[in-house]
Amino acid sequence: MITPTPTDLEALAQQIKDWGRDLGFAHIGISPATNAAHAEHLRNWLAKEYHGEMAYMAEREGLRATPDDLHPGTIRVISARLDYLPDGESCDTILNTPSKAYISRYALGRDYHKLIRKRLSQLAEKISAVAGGSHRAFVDSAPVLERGFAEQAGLGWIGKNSMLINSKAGSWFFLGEIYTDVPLPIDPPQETGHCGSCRACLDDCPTGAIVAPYQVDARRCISYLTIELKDSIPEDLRPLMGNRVFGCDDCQLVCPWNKFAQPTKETDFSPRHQLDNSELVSLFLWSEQEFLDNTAGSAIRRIGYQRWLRNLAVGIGNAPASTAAIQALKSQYAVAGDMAREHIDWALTKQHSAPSRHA
Ligand code: B12
Ligand code: SF4
Repeated sequence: MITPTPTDLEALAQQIKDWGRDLGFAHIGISPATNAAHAEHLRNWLAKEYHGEMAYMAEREGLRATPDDLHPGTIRVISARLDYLPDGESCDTILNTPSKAYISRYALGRDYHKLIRKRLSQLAEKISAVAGGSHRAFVDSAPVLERGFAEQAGLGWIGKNSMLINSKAGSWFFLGEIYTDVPLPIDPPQETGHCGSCRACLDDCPTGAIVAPYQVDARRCISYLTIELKDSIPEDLRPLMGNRVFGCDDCQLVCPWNKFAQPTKETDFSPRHQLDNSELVSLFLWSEQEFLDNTAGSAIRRIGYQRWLRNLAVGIGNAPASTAAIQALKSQYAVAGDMAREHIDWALTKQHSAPSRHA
């Protein structure tokens, strides 16, 4: 086992940041492996049942803020940021065209989980080669309070929409971490909240999911409703979802700090199959095989075909009436299961009572 001196560790921390940049990360920061303040926020959030059906959030609560329990020996968390905003059709254009499908920007290209984990593992191997130690890489799905650790490591501040925001880069980025037992020097939090009196995200959230500054009731969030929720979407929320069929970006689109966001350099995040500019009806008419083929390697595949039909049916129900929409809804009835059918029925009722787009 190599025992590095403080000078070695300073140099190593700088080296990690340089390696991180070479691997495509926009920012790397190092924090202690404790986060009592965020653990408390998480406890309050769970107590209010804002997590809805995401049982995994409650089951593994204790692990989220105590990295040592998840990966014994951890004393530092290395947080990394990877920008994902792709070039593509303007969000406003799609959101303002109710016959089109809005898919959140993070899901238009390749699934980020594997890409980030692979790069973090490469970074961990480099650290191991010079300093030894034990390391483990995480992204998103592990019980880790990612935004809390990233804030502590100086990657940004948590905004009223609960996104981690960076004053030079906005919030269109993913986070990932390496847990390590190497006693690296710590980066101080660099940014305190810059939201000021702005409440654009609270006011513009289509479903009123940001119930108070910093508090998202996931049960109302369109991202939860279209991605996490396995069952029926509550009927009162469906009209508020508009054409957002996979995730939602509104609280980032209205955030003034996102004028500083730069498009990603990752070609893997470029839109596939014109998902940034497609008609609801054409996506709804995909067969299950087309769904599987067209979403291979994408985060969208995780929801499966039936929830895909469910979400698109809600979008079509919210679109202006058209013969094509009604025919599409009827034609997919045969392949829809009970849950998706119930949404198709709802959409048909809405289509029959909506003003028509054209004769
Ligand atoms: C569960 C989850 C969701 C849920 C719940 C969202 C939520 N706000 O918790 C749902 C499905 C709704 C969701 C949606 C989205 N998510 Co999500 N999600 C997660 C996940 C897995 C856990 C988040 C969590 O711990 N929630 C628990 C609550 C308590 O945490 P929180 O809301 O973040 O609250 C923190 C702060 O607000 C603060 N806090 C709370 N109260 C208060 C009060 C005060 C006064 C203060 C100062 C602070 C404070 O402490 C809390 C704990 O750190 C993380 C990955 C991970 N492992 O961390 C990704 C993650 C947070 N999601 C991410 C993304 C990209 C999204 C979406 C943009 C996707 C989309 N386009 O549809 C939306 C954004 C919605 C939103 N405004 O949050 C990114 C965020 C990157 C960033 N820049 O912040 C993450 C980090 C995934 C990743 N690896 O990149 N998500
Ligand atoms: S992602 Fe959409 S629904 Fe969820 S909190 Fe943000 S604006 Fe509201």
